[in-house]
Amino acid sequence: HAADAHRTDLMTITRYVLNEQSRHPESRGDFTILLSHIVLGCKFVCSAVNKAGLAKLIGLAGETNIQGEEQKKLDVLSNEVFVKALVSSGRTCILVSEEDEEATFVDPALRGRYCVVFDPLDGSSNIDCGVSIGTIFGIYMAQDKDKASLDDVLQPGKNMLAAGYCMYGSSCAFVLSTGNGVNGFTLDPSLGEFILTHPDIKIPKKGKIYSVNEGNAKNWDGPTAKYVEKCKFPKDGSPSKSLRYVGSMVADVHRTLLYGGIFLYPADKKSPNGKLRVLYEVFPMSFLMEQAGGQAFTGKERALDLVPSKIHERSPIFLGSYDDVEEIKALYADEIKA
Ligand code: P6P
Repeated sequence: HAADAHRTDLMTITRYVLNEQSRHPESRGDFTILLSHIVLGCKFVCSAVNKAGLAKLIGLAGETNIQGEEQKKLDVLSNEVFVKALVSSGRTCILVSEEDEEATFVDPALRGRYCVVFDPLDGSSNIDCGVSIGTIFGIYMAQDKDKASLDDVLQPGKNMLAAGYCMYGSSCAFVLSTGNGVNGFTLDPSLGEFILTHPDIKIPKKGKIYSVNEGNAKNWDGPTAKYVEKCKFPKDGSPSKSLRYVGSMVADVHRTLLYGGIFLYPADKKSPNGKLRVLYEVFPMSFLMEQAGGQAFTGKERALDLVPSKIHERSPIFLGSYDDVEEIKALYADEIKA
């Protein structure tokens, strides 16, 4: 009756986190409450994103809607929903959002122990053509919620308690790690619940796919150029890798996590620190990759060891299958020796 059990023994994300919490008897359920508010935000964004196309058709998005209100851009709307959900959870003290120049310090009366760094709608430029986009988040614990300061979020990614993303695509996939492996949940719209569909995700040790914006090739440094050349014209007679690049980080990382391979956003002459943001793109995705048995490298060091000095700092990133990232690390090591 295994199938039956699966059908009737619904492992929702809330139940999963409660099980996890029992591993930390000291936690007073605060993390579960925090996560439930993040999940609420994702359910809202999933619904809004799926309607966005329709809204456009009936002339709502970007113009005044039927109530004559200025329809907000989805990324602005999503940010407001997440900020309000996180503040009202009563479990946060600092919020860093890709949409807000400054960090949000929660009203002392509503403060909790957690700091959340997030990109409410990463890849939002892809909405109008229906390409998958996503929410990315990471969670730190503040030293002292009443004395919360930016130091609590200018921490290396290895200090994160949890990280995850929600991808709004053909289905709504929520991928989460609380430091004990990676689990994937799929939204069942009829229940309005995220159900465990990908337990204990492990990334293949080596992949057949590389994922990079080849349009930046003229600006790449030596090791990146050499690595991509190797993917296309392998010297050892192995088959070439396939190129898959969506241009939406959550979609490219989700595919890499499930199928294996390597995702690269290197530094280049135009942007010496690459394009992706450390706190709410590089760290959460690197955290997940390591928890799934892969790795993440900045071109200089293990991504999760990086100590950011600004909340919107950028970093180059190479992440994915363990063996694939090893290869690019060797090429950067050779460059240092040369
Ligand atoms: P490019 C989307 O704008 C984003 O921030 C990530 O989601 C994505 O990986 C990257 O930028 C794409 O950048 O320069 O290749 O268009």
